[in-house]
Amino acid sequence: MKFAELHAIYHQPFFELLKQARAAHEAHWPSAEVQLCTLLSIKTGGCSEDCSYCAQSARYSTGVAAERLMEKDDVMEKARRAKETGSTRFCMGAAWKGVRDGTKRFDQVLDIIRDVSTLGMEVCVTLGELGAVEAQKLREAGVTAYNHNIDTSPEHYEKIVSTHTFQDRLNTIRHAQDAGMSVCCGGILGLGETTDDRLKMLEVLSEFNPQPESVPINSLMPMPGTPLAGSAPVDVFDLVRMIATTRIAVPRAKVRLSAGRTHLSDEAQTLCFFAGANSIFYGDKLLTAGNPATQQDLALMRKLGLAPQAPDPALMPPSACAMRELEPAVAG
Ligand code: SAM
Ligand code: DTB
Ligand code: SF4
Repeated sequence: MKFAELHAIYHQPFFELLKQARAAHEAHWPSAEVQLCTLLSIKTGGCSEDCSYCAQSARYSTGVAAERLMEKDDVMEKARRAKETGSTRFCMGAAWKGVRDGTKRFDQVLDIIRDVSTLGMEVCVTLGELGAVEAQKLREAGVTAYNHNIDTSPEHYEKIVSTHTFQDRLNTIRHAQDAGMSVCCGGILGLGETTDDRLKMLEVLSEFNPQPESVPINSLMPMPGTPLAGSAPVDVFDLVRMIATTRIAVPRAKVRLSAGRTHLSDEAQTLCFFAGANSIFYGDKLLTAGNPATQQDLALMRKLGLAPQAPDPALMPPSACAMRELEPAVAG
């Protein structure tokens, strides 16, 4: 969808926008389901990149220590726990510029993915830059979705990151799609961008072919020590407008209400769900930052009559299909 159309949609009166978004949501999704995804940072901190929002960049003194890649047994324990608490998607993140075929650490990651993909959850990874070969190997190991955000507009990107380009991000997304992986791609609100920047980001996302399978909408969590530590909070109505416009522009995608939920009231989150958000990160930690407690999320879902979404069979790795349980572990 082109910028001019997105602009017109976004700037409608609030209730008109919500009505249009709700119609798009109901046309493509069960109206009372939310996908629960658990995040795990399998390699934290010490990253070579200078993304100015990120606590894991080695360039800033953020108090996040550089750690080694987690052992497979420890990852498996966390993944089993995520499944027990009701998550249907397990997302593993690594603070790397990227991964390269033939390295020990890439082999270790492939080994971890192979085992996690037997558990019956959708498997998502976010490991930075990929080439065609790496993408193919990740796909074969059982990755169902690759997360790589474009984060903001092409114009604003270079004000936020200098160690790689917007085009580098697009190249990785192309490699993931060419290898047959679904792409999870979204951005962050609150990086000093304008509303037009947000809509230009959405123009790029919605013009992907195929469109992303999921779109995380993060609100900046200002991390102490980063250049963006003092940023102003994102206005809730702007967040809801952005979610609604995303739902309309990318109707088949899961729209994930991502980082920043700790700063949102139950009422604000409810508006986000009404506007088309149908996925959250579930569990009290994101990568390094906090997230609402699981009991708090379950209580809100119960109040709203929302049930956890079952994993999408089309996204399940072949190794897991045979043993997949049809019912998610948590009842609403
Ligand atoms: N290194 C990989 C990369 O850059 O793609 C994967 C990890 S990176 C932490 C994944 C995403 O987390 C970023 O693209 C960004 O959208 C989000 N993120 C990181 N720090 C954040 C923050 N402080 N607030 C909100 N979102 C953040
Ligand atoms: C995404 O879009 N948001 C997640 C996930 N993809 C990897 C990460 C949010 C990170 C929030 C800051 C932190 O925990 O350090
Ligand atoms: Fe590194 Fe990713 Fe953080 Fe950028 S966002 S500093 S690439 S971990």
